Amino acid sequence: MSRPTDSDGSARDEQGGNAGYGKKPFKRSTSHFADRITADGRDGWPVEAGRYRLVVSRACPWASRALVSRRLLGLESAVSLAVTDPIQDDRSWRFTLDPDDRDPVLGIRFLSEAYDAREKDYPGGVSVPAIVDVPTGELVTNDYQQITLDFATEWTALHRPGAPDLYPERLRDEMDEVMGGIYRNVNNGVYRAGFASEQKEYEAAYRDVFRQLDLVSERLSDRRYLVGETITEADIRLFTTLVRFDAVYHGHFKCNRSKLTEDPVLWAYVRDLFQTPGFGDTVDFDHIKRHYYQVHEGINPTKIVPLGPDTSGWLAPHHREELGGRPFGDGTPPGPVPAGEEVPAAARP
Ligand SMILES: N[C@@H](CCC(=O)N[C@@H](CS)C(=O)NCC(=O)O)C(=O)O
Repeated sequence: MSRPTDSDGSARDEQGGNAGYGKKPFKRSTSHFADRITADGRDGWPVEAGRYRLVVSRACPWASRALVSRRLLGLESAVSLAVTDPIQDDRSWRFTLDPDDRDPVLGIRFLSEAYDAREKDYPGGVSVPAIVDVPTGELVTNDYQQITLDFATEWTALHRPGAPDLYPERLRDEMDEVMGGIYRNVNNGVYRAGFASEQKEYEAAYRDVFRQLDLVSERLSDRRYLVGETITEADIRLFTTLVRFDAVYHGHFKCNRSKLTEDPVLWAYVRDLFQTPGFGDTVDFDHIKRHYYQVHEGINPTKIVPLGPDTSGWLAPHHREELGGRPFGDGTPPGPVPAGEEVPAAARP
């Protein structure tokens, strides 16, 4: 069955791709499956090691939040990982990077099969991140806003020793406020600019993006992390947009007032995170560029993928440690990337 990826429904809202750019402004779809995996299992999905599989595209900023938080919290052995091909076809996300084009654990070729196992003939768009129940093959949740918060607060029994508290209770009000502005104007703002179908809509989004980035840059000029003294969920959410900024949002999405590398504060901040174990080791610049430039045909009909930007600067010293702050507080950084999950050298700086 053909999925409504680029031609209609919620996925069109996300992709803009071949949609023909109707006059409706870009609107992000809301998550359809919002069950939660919790310590007490109140939605029927209890936290359990080895039971669930996280399905991501390394191209996707929303899925990348889950990739980073799983690494920082040391949930890799508790929640296994499936990585999709960065290019969807008309059946959406597919497991063509795996032998026989099939996810070796779920035994399926398309993520849509897990959606259909949960709700037969599910008519909506298929999105990542998704968490699938391995024993039944059913999708549990694709609620990208909640997945990482639950990793941080519900999966604590399975966190590694030394895992950071990514959503500390005493900082939640401040974090929610900071993350709200960043979501509206940065995480989603770049999409509003990129998928705008009218000049005015694009210009408003462009202004929102840079107004918020200027505020964030000011905030980060004398503090190492967004909220508190340590890395939190707020940093993860900003990171996943910033790390894509020069590679895809600046050109492809026309957010081109300035590059990230031209803002000394934000460029140093994002390099600091990139060089922190658990962040940069999840990033695949090849998947990112191929996905955006080849899938959104409406924006880039030739599907040519740019060779730049030069990524060698990502590993340059950032000097942010001079601002103080302790990345993991009283905890420790995560260990090495598990075997089989490494990003290929060609896709790294
Ligand atoms: N719109 C998604 C949020 C996550 C998202 O937008 N993921 C994108 C990839 S970055 C996706 O899978 N879009 C559907 C598609 O590409 O077919 C949701 O409602 O949960």
